[in-house]
Amino acid sequence: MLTIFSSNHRLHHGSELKDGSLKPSFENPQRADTVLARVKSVGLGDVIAEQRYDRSNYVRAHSERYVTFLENAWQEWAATGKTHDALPLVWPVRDLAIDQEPSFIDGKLGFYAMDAGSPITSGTWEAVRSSADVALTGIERVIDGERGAFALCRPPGHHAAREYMGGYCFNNAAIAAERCLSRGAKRVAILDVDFHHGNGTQNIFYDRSDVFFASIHGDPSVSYPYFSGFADEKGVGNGEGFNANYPLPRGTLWDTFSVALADALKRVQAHQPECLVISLGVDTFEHDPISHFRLTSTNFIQMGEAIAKAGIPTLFVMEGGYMVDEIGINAVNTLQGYDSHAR
Ligand code: 7XA
Ligand code: ZN
Repeated sequence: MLTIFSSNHRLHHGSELKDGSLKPSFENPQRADTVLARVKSVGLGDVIAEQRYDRSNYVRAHSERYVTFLENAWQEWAATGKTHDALPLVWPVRDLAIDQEPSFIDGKLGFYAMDAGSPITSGTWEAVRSSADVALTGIERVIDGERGAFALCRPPGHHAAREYMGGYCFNNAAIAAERCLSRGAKRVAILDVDFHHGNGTQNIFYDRSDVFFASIHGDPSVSYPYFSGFADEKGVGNGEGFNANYPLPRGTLWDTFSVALADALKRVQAHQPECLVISLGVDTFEHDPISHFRLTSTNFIQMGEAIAKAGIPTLFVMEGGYMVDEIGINAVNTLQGYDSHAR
């Protein structure tokens, strides 16, 4: 399988507010480098660099003003004399002015964020746009006939909504799906197998019938992102019936996960998409430091096989999975499982 990778991901390495204090982000550069090392050591296939795409590709999934904010956030923050990572500290919840963009950077950070887990640093914009370009390069190859491709995106993206970041900044999977549609596809599906609900992807496509979205994840009553991912969220308006959530309890093993996966894939097939985008988080692994499922490395091979059996040209987009040695093994196991069954 072809892998697309950008070394620009290393430009983004920040801190997050976690457990009441500022800590180096779990989402760090070692993650992508570890996965890339595994891709190479098993000889998964060619590794190519991303192509450069223009801004019009980002504003299909995100709003104009959000993209403008991301482009300028670091400069605006640095202009106030601050040198540490930019993080929000105040949010427009419930009855506050939720749709009025502040003009000062401290306010903008809260306006465009759902949490304090998305640090903006001097290199963030370049890393984020390169990560989106990795996904765009991958979907182009799939549209042009590749059976499967792996967009080794970092920073990841499935918490980023149309107009806010959360955990991350750009929704690479959504940007790829939009590119697929703009290249002529009528229907696309996105299946999110990360431990955390893909709230950003759901937000972007919630009122649309051209993109079917399914997510299998930790029950949001006890897991991030807490406010999205419940089973009764099925889409609205034209999108009603085109969103499916499978919240599962802490401690979930493959026997339960695989039942949800089979059902989600059945619904993906029923949508008859020209392309499938997999939000591939491997933080469902039993030893992941921040998540609570118990999949084994072998289960990731089974996951790839199950996805391949759906018979749809597929782009895998890297999402979560944290610093355990197995992050590379588990991501690549999924891709090898897919390759072994893709026809
Ligand atoms: O898929 N998402 C993740 O793996 C990250 C979830 C936690 C985001 C940071 C919250 N402080
Ligand atoms: Zn995750």
